[in-house]
Amino acid sequence: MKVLVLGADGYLGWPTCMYFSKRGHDVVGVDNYFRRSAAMELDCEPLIAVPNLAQRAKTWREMTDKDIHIHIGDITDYPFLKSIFKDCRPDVVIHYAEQPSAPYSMMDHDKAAFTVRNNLISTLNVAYAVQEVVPECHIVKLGTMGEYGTPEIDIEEGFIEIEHKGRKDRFLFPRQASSLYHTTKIQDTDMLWFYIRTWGIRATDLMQGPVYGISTEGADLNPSLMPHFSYDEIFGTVLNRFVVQAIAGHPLTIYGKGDQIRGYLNIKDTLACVYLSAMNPADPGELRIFNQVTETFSVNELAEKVKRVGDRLGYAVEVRNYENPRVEKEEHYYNPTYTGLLELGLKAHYLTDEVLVEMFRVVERHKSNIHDHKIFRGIKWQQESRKVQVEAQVG
Ligand code: USQ
Repeated sequence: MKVLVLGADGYLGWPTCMYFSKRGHDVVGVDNYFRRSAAMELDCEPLIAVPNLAQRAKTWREMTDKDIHIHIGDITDYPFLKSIFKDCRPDVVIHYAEQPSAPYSMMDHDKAAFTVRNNLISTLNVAYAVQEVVPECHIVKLGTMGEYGTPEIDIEEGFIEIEHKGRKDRFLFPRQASSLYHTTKIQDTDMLWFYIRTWGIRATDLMQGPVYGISTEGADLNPSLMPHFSYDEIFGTVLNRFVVQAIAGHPLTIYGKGDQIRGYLNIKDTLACVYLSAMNPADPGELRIFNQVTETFSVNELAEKVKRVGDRLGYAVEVRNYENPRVEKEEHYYNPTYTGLLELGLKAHYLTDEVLVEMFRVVERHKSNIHDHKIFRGIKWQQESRKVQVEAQVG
């Protein structure tokens, strides 16, 4: 297959390029280095400084004799994206090229506007490029479980049948996000669904939970092929952060009561899920949605696991409840369905102590790169006075 990976420099993008390339597919990667420039601007570089995409593609070639073709540019620039589509004529486009951080989207007006512009225009451009250049191309887009929020009812995989006043219809499952970033993901799902109904193009939308892990296929060949692993408050996901915090001797930063439950998955499973989706495409005119998680945990459960493993490895891990900088429910019902990808053949890597030990061992090797001041800065969703009012309203 010809595979176009948009957002090829990110935590998931580069490992995805290697995963498809290793299996004999022809891979083209595109990125505008947003993550690198944001990390410099906000002083939150990832744990391991990885070389740029051209250099990583060169190393990959030396290690495997396989090519990954790189283009640097911004896919919100439609002529640029369309020229890539014309040149590559992909069978599948994997769209990761979104601003992925909830805290970033809540920092100020400029970052909120950037998130809206980037995430919506990039998705619009992907839909247009597919329709105008390769209408058969399968779009695999990364959605997020955060689109559904934390409703009082079971979460279905994307759609729900509703009976109302004696009549029935099938709708996108109700969504209510708890950050502007997550809200843009709702909006881009809606946009894609509109174009699928209107143009008959096809897509798989993967509603992914927070990802953890640092070891991926390919990265074992050479340290410069490691993923962009973030541990800071803006771009780091919670479990990756906790492992780094344990090693740095920083208290684990549980936000609020810590009973927030989410669906999690190992980065190795992200790659397998995207691959399975690409190999088993949606039908023309279909929006297929999978909930891409393998197990659910509360933040407290993650902290207990990291403390248990960290203590065993000789770190005296401290756990602390911080005032929650976010506006989110801290105690709630959570029961998502996630069977679709298992039915497609996913063999999940669950969060065992061995998996955590492996993460500790890799992060330990880069311990000297951990900077304490990047770990917690308390980016707030809401000004203090307003937060009290909102809490009273949402309960
Ligand atoms: N949390 C803590 N302490 C921390 C960091 C986070 O208690 O130091 C809590 C958060 O309050 C939240 C949960 O852990 O309740 C998950 O937070 P996160 O930062 O790991 O994940 P989130 O902001 O939701 O976003 C991440 C990715 C995003 C993806 C999303 C999937 O950055 O791109 O879409 O996970 S989901 O959460 O299912 O929407």
